[in-house]
Amino acid sequence: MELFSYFRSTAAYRVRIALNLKGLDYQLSPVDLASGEQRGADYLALNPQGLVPALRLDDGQVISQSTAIIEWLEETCPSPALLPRGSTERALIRGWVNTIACDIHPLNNLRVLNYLKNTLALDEAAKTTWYHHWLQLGFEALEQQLVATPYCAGEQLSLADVYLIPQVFNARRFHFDMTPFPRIRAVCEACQQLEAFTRARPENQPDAATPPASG
Ligand SMILES: N[C@@H](CCC(=O)N[C@@H](CS)C(=O)NCC(=O)O)C(=O)O
Repeated sequence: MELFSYFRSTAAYRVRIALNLKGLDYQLSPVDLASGEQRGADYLALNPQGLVPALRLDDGQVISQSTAIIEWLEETCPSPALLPRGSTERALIRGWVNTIACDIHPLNNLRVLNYLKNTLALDEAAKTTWYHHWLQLGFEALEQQLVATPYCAGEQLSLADVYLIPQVFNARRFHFDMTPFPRIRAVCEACQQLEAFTRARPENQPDAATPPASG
């Protein structure tokens, strides 16, 4: 398998964690978002949406969208399970996942921030206020919902942890104050003890030396 990734991409970071937790080997192919490689013809031929991540399977098929990739991993490599057995428990975790994947992350994507800056002429401070606003709303809700003993859903790691840790990384990068979120911080500390999470960290990626871009 080949993962098209960018070291600071929150969505690619999720997939790296999931691949590591499942113990799967993959080749990592960096796509340089800072220089716009995601909009080049070669990458658009793989993923017409021009976003990372994308996962090229051994048979050549390419899956786009981190949630589609992670669900595919969960279905094809069910152990260790990242969702519990019960339908209600699964739905609770998917709800937390969607808070991050649907209601926080899309609003801080590079192309969205670039639109705010280049088309709507917002300055850096206004852009940061925008991002912090959506983070605040999402994290406030999660802080009330997460079990955090020690992981999002309790003792068993789940997809919620896979999605939360990259979003917190990104929040900290944009100087968002995490002090009011002790449960979220506790989950992060617990996950960072695990090799699957540390190996997936942005600074541990081969493309970590390239100039920064958001994501
Ligand atoms: N919903 C998509 C979001 C993917 C996405 O937004 N990727 C960002 C990096 S985190 C990206 O490739 N941005 C490039 C751009 O905005 O030009 C997913 O979960 O895979």
